[in-house]
Amino acid sequence: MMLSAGPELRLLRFLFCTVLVLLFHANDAKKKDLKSACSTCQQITDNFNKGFERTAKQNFGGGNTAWEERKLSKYETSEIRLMEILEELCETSSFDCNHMVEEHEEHFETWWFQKKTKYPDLHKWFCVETIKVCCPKGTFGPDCNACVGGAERPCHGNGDCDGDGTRGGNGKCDCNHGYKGEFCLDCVDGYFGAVKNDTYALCAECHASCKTCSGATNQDCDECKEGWEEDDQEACVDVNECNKEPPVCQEDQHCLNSEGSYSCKACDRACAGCSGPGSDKCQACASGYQDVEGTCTDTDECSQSEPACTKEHQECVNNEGSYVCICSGGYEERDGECVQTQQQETAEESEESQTTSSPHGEL
Ligand SMILES: [Ca+2]
Ligand SMILES: [Ca+2]
Repeated sequence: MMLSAGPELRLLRFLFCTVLVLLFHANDAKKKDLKSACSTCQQITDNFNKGFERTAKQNFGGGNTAWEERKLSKYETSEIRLMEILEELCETSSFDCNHMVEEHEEHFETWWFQKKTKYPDLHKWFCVETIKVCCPKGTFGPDCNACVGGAERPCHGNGDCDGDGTRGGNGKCDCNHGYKGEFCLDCVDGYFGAVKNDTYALCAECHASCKTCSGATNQDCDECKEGWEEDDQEACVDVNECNKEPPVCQEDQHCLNSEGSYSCKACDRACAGCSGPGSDKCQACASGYQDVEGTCTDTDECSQSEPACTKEHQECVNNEGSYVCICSGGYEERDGECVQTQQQETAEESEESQTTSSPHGEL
């Protein structure tokens, strides 16, 4: 019997494992869904309240006949009004919302006709107490336990309680910026406790110069931040990195000090080393430049007594920081020499060569 059941047994075992895995995943997903189920429910009850307001001034529709007037008071509590509100609870595309409304439609009817007066807060009655997807504010999890720091002021007002107001989460605190610790009563580095007792803490930012501090000024630092140093009065002041030896910047840069830092900027191209921006702050002039009344200025190599371009039929063209030697009009470069442009070319070719050899072709 057992042997013949081999394949079926294997199949059964496989199915069993599959179901286990699926259950495990489903359980995991369910935990995450607990928060979103509450927010879906919250959205539904918010929309219910909006619908309630929207329909407040309506009646059964049609003209204002005496009959309608008599019925007006009944519309307020009518099934028609409830249906009109329920229709608008969810976006058509929101599966979770529509599913929740359909699943619990009878609860809305119960509340509308029987509980509304006694339990006017629909969210509390529906989401928290009836379908149990939410918890009262300041509580979390399946049993709506108090958040860390208490339900009154979760995380002592300095953070968010995980799962607050839902059936999910773990009730732990995600502290606001500046706060740390399980209860969000401690200050992170760079902040100090301006006010602190067992249930209340106010952390304020330290002065920009402090790594840690006990007060707001640069004299209250426990430790200076990088880029700052203690002066004679034990206050943290900016380090002027630009006065340091050896220099913090490279030779072709100048240094710019700033509060808590510094930067290195490239020298002007006319400079070989500089003390600031511009060609008048050079320590020496770069090659191709000369000092003219304290400013490094381009040397016009072409107008010097020694000719810069020495080959035959060459002319000199000055440019910023240098110069070039080019062949004069009617000449072209061949193997480093300027040779006469050949005249035996056809009309088209010579036209071409004229356009390519410009601008000095016109000289
Ligand atoms: Ca500095
Ligand atoms: Ca030049």
